Amino acid sequence: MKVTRREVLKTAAAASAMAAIGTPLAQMAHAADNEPEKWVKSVCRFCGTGCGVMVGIKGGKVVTVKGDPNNHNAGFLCLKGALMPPIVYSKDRVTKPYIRKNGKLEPATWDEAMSLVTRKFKKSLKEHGPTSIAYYGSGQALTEETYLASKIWKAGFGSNNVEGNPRLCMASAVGGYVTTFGKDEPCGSYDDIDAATCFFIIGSNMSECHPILFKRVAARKQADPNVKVIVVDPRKTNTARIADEHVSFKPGTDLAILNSMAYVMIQEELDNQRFHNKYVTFMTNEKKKVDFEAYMEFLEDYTPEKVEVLSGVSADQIRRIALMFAEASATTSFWCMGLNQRIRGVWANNLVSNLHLLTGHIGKTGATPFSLTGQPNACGGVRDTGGLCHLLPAGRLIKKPEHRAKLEEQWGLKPGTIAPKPGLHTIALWNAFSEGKVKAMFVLCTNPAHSLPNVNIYEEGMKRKDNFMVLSEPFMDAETVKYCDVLLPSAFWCEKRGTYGCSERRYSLLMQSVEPMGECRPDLDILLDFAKRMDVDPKVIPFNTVDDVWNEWREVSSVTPYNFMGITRARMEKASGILWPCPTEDHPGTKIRYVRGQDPNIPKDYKNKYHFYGKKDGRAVIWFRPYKGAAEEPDAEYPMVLTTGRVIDHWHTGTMTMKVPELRRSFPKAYVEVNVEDAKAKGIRNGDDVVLETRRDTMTFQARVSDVCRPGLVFVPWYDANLMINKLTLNAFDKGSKQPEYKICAVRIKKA
Ligand SMILES: Nc1nc2c(c(=O)[nH]1)N[C@H]1C(S)=C(S)[C@@H](COP(=O)(O)OP(=O)(O)OC[C@H]3O[C@@H](n4cnc5c(=O)[nH]c(N)nc54)[C@H](O)[C@@H]3O)O[C@H]1N2
Ligand SMILES: Nc1nc2c(c(=O)[nH]1)N[C@H]1C(S)=C(S)[C@@H](COP(=O)(O)OP(=O)(O)OC[C@H]3O[C@@H](n4cnc5c(=O)[nH]c(N)nc54)[C@H](O)[C@@H]3O)O[C@H]1N2
Ligand code: SF4
Ligand SMILES: [Mo]
Repeated sequence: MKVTRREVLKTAAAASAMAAIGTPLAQMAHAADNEPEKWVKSVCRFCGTGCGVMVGIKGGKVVTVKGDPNNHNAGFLCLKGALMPPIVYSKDRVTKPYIRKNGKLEPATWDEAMSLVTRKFKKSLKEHGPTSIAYYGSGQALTEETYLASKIWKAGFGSNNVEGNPRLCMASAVGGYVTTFGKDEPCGSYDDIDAATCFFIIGSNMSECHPILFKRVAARKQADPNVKVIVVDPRKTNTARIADEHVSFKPGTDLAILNSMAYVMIQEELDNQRFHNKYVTFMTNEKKKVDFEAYMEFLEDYTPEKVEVLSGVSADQIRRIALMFAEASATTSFWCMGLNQRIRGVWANNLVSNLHLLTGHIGKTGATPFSLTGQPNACGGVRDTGGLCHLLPAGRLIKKPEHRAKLEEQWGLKPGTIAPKPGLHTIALWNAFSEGKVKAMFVLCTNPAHSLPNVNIYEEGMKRKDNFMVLSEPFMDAETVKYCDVLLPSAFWCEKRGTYGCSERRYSLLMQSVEPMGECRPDLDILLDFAKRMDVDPKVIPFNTVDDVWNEWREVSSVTPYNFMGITRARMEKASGILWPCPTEDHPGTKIRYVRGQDPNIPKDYKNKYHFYGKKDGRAVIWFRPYKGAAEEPDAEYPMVLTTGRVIDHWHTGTMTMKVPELRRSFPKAYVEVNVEDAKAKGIRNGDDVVLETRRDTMTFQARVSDVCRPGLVFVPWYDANLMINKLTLNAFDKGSKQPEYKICAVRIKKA
């Protein structure tokens, strides 16, 4: 089939739009005027859906991409995924190292740059010890990169200051899964979508943030009109437009709504007694084991009538959605940042899982509590291989002596090498950098000067003269470049090899398609060079290639329920992704966890069908999590709520998607979404400038007046580097997960 670039873009644009309204779309084609010489198997650079792509190469350059028909996305891509090639060849690529001199970044050689980095880190280590240095990484780095960085720090330097943007993203999901099931990560797979008869989507705008998954949900609903969709979101998002029930509520009160649903389910005898008698522990917030009657008592505070007053959702609607969820033959829940980015993020995660455990909607195809991952490798690289300050690879914890000891044995380290105290979590880390307690920071594959909440205060730290920050970054116009002392040119996406693990525990290999530009190097090579220059024992870092790192990770995981042993490189080169656990080379991968016959961690002759082996007694937990409000509730001074989030065509801080003309044109500039009623009351018309003021800062945005936000709520997308809403957001965080509450703060607005 011959198609022009314009036609491709037309298909892609239609695809993007249709994904949002749920019409089946045609498979992406590639442009015939750039007919590739070969196709290389890879994964999309963007969201946690993790679509497989085929990269089209001609004359050593990437000319196009198309969806991988053999991966879960069955050949489909959204617009962002389809338009990646121009990003690779952007004029803003950093192609050589730079050192800041007299406030200006000056070109340098690799040796000069790396020598300076090494000197600074060695000095800090020597004078202030291992807690004075830190690695700040990313759920967009390759698995091997994160595993390596974490090992360099934890095993090589005795420093647990290993953090990254997943703290801003998935930490509450980790906390939720671990407290409920004893192990992190979803128990189902994307196949559940094709069998579910009810979708409970809460705090997720799937149609814009996981478009190809949403397309699958919409296709399911279209194929069977009996399939129900419930969307719980204070905004009437694109996702909500296919909902049978859109539940709009006062932001933050969804904890009460979830408890109220449980109340109704029990009242209506829709709980699955056989299941929860055998497989569930009821546990109070104070970690006391109690019985089902105590749970019923706890729920008395959440009758639909009481929750109606609190949340603004009618008691009738709460009853309707509780019945819809419980009575369906198979309910799948999806959630994302609307729940995670909250000071009660872990609790909110627990409360969704509660509903599944109460009704037994779990461990059957189509029935599962499924947390959507944001970044392409937040599950894979960071959660699985332990790239956070409290984690070790394969779900082990730093605070547990037996976990450290086992890993030290596997890594061949002297006992006691891994420091027993967790490092600083993201907000604490950047505060410590601002206070001069952390002296040297290695930032890789993330743009904290734009993405941290209440960012003004961290900027101060980044500017400190006695601090040192090295940044590995492919694009000159990323905000953090303004502050780094050394800038390293990193190879980008298709210029390197390694793995991404997406939302459904599927690991896919990104094969290198082209040579890195200019002097760019893959982050893995940069980290290996750094370890060597820092004199880390070569027995600790015995790697030459990215595949060496992968093979060590397989070994390390193999004695744990994560088990990647069967996911060999040879296999990955052929397959389009494999779901862990996968203990042997002939194991097909695991679609359903915690079920005998499905999950290889459960012996075939195990007495019961389910086994939540993450918990000592094999039972998952229904937690009593009370409703608690947001960190900063609206008041007389700041009477409205500000929430922030995403749009379909941009990725985060815009360093990549702003380089694609088609994407930039669709969303050139941040704006504020205002409800029609609020606009009327304040004399604001569509397109007017509106001043937003919080206790942190003040900024002006153009108004988009619509019915998307509920009255009293405004929304600003955070992609625009020229209008950084994070100057206004709040850095309060969840006590358990340490994830910040980007989704709620108090604001006042007026017409400019
Ligand atoms: N196009 C695009 N896709 C992306 C990304 C991107 O930058 N662009 N980023 C990826 C990443 S890293 C992530 S983490 C995901 C994020 O994916 P999502 O979480 O789906 O996206 P957000 O827009 O951050 O927030 C989702 C919704 O939370 C709602 N919300 C606000 N307050 C509350 C509340 O109190 N309760 C509930 N229930 N909901 C609330 C908002 O109205 C919003 O619609 O997207 C991934 N996919
Ligand atoms: N207001 C508000 N703020 C938020 C959120 C929100 O909902 N609201 N969401 C939070 C969430 S969920 C997340 S995940 C974070 C994300 O925040 P960030 O990670 O800071 O945002 P990105 O734009 O994804 O930054 C990735 C950076 O890595 C660069 N890069 C791309 N490829 C490579 C590579 O191969 N190597 C290297 N070294 N660099 C590369 C990109 O150019 C970019 O500068 O933001 C958080 N911030
Ligand atoms: S849905 Fe996500 S992974 Fe798939 S093409 Fe779009 S951005 Fe890429
Ligand atoms: Mo994220």
